[in-house]
Amino acid sequence: EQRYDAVAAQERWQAYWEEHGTFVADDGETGRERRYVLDMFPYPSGDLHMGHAEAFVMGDVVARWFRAQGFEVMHPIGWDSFGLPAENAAIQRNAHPAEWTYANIETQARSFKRYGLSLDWTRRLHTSDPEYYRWTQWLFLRFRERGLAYRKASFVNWCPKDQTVLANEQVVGGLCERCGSVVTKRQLTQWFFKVTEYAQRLLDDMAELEGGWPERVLTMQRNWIGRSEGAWVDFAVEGPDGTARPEPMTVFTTRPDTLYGATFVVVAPEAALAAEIVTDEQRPAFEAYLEQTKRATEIERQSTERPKTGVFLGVHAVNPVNDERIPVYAADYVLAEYGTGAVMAVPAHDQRDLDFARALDLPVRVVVDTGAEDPATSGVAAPGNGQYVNSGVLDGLTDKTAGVSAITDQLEADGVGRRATIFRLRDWLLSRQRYWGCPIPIIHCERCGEVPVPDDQLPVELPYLKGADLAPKGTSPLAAATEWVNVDCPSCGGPASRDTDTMDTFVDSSWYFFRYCSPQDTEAPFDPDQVRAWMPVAQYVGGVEHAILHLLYMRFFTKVLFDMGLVDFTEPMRRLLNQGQVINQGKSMSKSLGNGVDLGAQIDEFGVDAIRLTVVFAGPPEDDIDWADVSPAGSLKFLQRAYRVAVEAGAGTPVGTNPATGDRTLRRTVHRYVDEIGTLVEGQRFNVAVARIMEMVNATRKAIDTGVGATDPAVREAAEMITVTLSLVAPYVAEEMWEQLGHQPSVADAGWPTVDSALLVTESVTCVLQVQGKVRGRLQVPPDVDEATLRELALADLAVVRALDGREVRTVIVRAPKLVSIVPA
Ligand code: ANZ
Ligand code: ZN
Repeated sequence: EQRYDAVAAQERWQAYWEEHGTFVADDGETGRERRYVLDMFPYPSGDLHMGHAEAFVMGDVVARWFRAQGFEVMHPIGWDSFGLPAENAAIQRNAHPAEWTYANIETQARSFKRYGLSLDWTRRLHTSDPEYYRWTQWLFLRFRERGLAYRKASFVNWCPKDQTVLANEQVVGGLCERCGSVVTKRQLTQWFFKVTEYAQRLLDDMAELEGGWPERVLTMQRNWIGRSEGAWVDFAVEGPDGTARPEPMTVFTTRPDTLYGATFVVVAPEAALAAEIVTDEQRPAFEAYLEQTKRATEIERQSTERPKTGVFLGVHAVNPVNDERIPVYAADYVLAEYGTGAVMAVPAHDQRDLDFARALDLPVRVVVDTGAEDPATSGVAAPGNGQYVNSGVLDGLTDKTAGVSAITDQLEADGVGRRATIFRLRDWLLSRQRYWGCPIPIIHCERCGEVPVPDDQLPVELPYLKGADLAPKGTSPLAAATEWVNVDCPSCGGPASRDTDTMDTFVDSSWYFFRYCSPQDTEAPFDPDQVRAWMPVAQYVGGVEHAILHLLYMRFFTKVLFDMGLVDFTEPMRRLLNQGQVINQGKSMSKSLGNGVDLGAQIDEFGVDAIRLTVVFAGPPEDDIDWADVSPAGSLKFLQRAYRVAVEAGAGTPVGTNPATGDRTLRRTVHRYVDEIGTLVEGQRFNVAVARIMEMVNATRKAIDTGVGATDPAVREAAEMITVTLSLVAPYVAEEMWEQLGHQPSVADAGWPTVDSALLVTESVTCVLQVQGKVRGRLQVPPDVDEATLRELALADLAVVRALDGREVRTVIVRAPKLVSIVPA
């Protein structure tokens, strides 16, 4: 009995594909329509793991499917190779981050090749290569020219012991993730991208993504952008002696209709306004409170669980609709960076304001009668609709929308307020005080200020630093490379210094998909003609953990490039698939739980095809796979079964045998499955498609073993269909099967089987019913109806029942599907 040898097949076909450029995308005029399939490129941390195995096989099924459909497919690969882990590893080993990075890339590349992915290796890129980051810098400069990259002072998380800036993820419960020190805030001047300028377009263009992107990703992006409609309202500020500050303070509110219920005003402690308006008498208390605030995270500050705290600033605000003087507080539940950093507090109708009012014993005034219990006693604010009371022009109205509109009209007429739409989205802080990233191509000159590095001097390459040089010292490690830092100003020739920050790696990954279209381009980041030919990406695949940052930033980049006239679309990814995770025994794999599953070991044991098949067959691609519930051994067994069918069919008939004369029942079965598999793959129901391939193998096996035989032309046809459909998931065994069937390689070039629509219609044949030798009736039955069913049908037939006229039946002769002959007693 012949078995397929997984290891031998893997080595053989991997070499074949590479040698023949089977998966190299042709960007010339092929006459074929193009499809671009993209997996989120990997970060080079160690070897591939089960998560990669799942993500990349899904993309590969789609790429192979498009290819079989006759499209010219581009399915590229590269590495997101800048980043902190490389730097930390370099510090630990006293090495250069590039050593760790490129060694890991080689390991991963070998594993990707072994994993049988239909990747185009000629387009490979690494974001840490100067040939790549030259263009990241070039794009940065173009963004800056458009006013979309700018510097401003901003607060960052700061670890006083490690003397370093921490990303939000590195702050755990207010403490430094590494040393446990209390993290504070520090002000640094840093680079930002003006994403906020694109907030509305980022929202509007989501209409194009409906249906193509998972709904939950769209929802997360919508919430992240966080559009709010409301009004600015101006309050005059009065000191203790009644003198008014020349400038009013402005608050943002979504409920200007509750203005008559405002009983105090709250300012964020670190908003510039707070320090400006606080009286001398209150300043010490305020400053102590400010220090305390800097230690809380934004999440803590917005938590509704947390007891409310704050300090009186010694001044009063004057409500513009009724001239009421209300006290002004600083409290950390108000954020400095949203709206104006100041709110009018309406405790009766806003829960956070109510909690604060109750904590500090401030008045609660109901101005919308919602029928709810008095918030002052219940402790529950009443945000709903109701009858306005004590509210001037609003009295008598009952609808929120009407109320908001009426009061805003009045505020606008009186010049003390305006309609406003604001966004929660913040500008993108892209500066990192780190070494292993893309240098910011700016030179600071005392005389000229910020001077961009001229395009013809790009890339600004990283100076060579390693080991302890990279350890955090409170500034970017690049600052220590004085020879690199100190340069002549490109503008005036005077002494100047390079910017020592590097870019957030999300900048690198915001445009890599354009680069794949012309990866060796030395004239531009990408060739607009190639981008027009390949993009938008037909299918993007990657984890849902990127639902916000990466997937929002790359949309932002694309819109800017559109505005620059470099691309002619505004949404780069037509379809998005978020694959699930691979877990084990119901839990995420982790070292501490000891439930890790090693991809390499699984492949060694069962072979690549069996692992790929197991992953795809486990469930819908977006669901998690519990490795404890799947059977790679079962997958391997199935592949052997499929392989034997191909071997027998190949021995039974020669290539090119006309299937028309083959067994019709088998033909009808497999044509129906192939047709369905196409629809299933289109609909990303890959696991069900695999189930259908399995049914095809079963039906063909049965046909060979029970009468039809391996020499029937239908068996060859079925085996060929099995091979091509299986090649999407299990490419190595499929190549072997294709060869066993007598074909020239590669099955990747075989095209999709043509489904004969005539075989899809359900046919019927006429069955004659005889009683005592006389024709008494006729039945329409399927041609493959079995004897028992036909017998039942005949005996239940009305004409037969009448002809029997109550007599017992002695014999029933069934000749399926044409004749049933009944003999009464
Ligand atoms: C008065 C009011 C009365 C409010 C009421 C709400 C309900 P969204 O929908 O998220 O945009 N707010 C404004 N700026 C703030 C800041 N910097 N930090 C914390 N809270 C702030 O929320 C808008 C509402 O959040 C605003 O409307 C304001 O409170 C508060 F019955 O104004 B509201
Ligand atoms: Zn200068």
